[in-house]
Amino acid sequence: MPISHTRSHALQARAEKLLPGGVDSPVRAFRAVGGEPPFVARGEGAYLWDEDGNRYLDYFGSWGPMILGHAFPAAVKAVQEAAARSASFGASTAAEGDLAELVTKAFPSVEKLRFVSSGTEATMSAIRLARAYTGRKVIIKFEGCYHGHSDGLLVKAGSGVATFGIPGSAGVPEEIAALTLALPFNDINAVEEAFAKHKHEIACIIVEPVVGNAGCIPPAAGYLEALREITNRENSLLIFDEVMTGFRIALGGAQELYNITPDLTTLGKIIGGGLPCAAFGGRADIMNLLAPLGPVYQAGTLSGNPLAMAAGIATVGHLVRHRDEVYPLLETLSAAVADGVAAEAARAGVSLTTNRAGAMWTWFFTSTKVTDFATAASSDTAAFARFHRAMLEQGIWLPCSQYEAIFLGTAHTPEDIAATVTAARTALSGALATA
Ligand code: KE4
Repeated sequence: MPISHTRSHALQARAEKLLPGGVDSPVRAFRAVGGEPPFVARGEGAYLWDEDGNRYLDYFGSWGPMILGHAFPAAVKAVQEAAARSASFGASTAAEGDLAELVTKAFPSVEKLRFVSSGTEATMSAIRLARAYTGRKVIIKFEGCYHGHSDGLLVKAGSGVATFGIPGSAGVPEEIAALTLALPFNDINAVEEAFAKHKHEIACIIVEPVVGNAGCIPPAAGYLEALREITNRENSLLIFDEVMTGFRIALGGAQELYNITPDLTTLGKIIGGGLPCAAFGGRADIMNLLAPLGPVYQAGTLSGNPLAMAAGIATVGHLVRHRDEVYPLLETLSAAVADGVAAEAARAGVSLTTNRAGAMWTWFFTSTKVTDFATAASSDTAAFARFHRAMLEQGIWLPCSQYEAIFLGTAHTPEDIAATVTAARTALSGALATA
């Protein structure tokens, strides 16, 4: 039965009068895949329902947080009970320590941490700390990695490798972009070249240890180890941005999976169970530079918010207690759907490269091996858009961009996986097969 979007269409028209593009975050506007986004009315388990009553199997999970499914009962109950005690105090609560204990149990490299309200705040604060600790100004990031929208991180690669960055957004001053080196991911020579060219100037490397924001790109063998060795040798700090990978690809994120100890870690998404919560943390000697102990100022009205703490404790607490069941289940389900759809693409003669790390993956519409942003950009984004639309019309809601990672959670079932592979068989035949 054709899907009606009458109410979503009307809501989109109103939203566009009030919110730029009708959205509060650009990716939600469906500009990369075309068409109008359905307006979500509610979520439960692995499913979303839109305002016209259409049901969708959810493969973006609020861009990562909903690893236990929507309306996870223990989280709902905890937030309801916290709300009844008031939503915010601007004063210390026991819940902050409760969640911090859970986080440091999952991330042994995090000796101390501070909660903030978004991943952007977490990475911005971690970089300020790194600059204060080292007394240096220059930072290294990698092309295709996204660390939130603070000025110094909205930077594109300069003209040559290891040349200073250029603004990646209007409103970012060149002077600020010039303090960021944007290098190709998975290219350790580029990192060596940058340190040789900017000796004693580089405060830190910030990296998504498994890239999720160019689509999913795992590190090459030895790459993260080399970043750790170089930053140790050069007295720079290594910051793992695990906002996406934390609690997802393993309970302890990429640093557990690849056995690397960063100096600082940023976390978000799952840590708050879907409420506004993120954190930055790491070595105590670095974290103790933060006010009120030290000279690095950082603050937030709603940092450690009681409702976010309640949702985080329910979510992270469940993951810690049930890690031995949760992560093998996520691996089994993710492998089944990622490989199942790849097999359907091969049968249909559609070029597809699949990159996966646990319960985050990407089907790149290219025959090229995807190891960095340049190879990710070889994807046929028009083919991805057709695939996305064909899946959405069958009630399968994938992330609305070729350059976003796909996620599933513990509420997805083998029957959901089978339905997804069947829908992909239909979506990949016909128009797509000639792509
Ligand atoms: P937020 O400021 O959006 O909470 O977090 C920024 C951030 C930092 N680091 C990583 C690795 C991230 O993936 C993100 C945010 N991720 C995007 C999706 N890829 C958020 C979705 C959106 O922008 O609407």
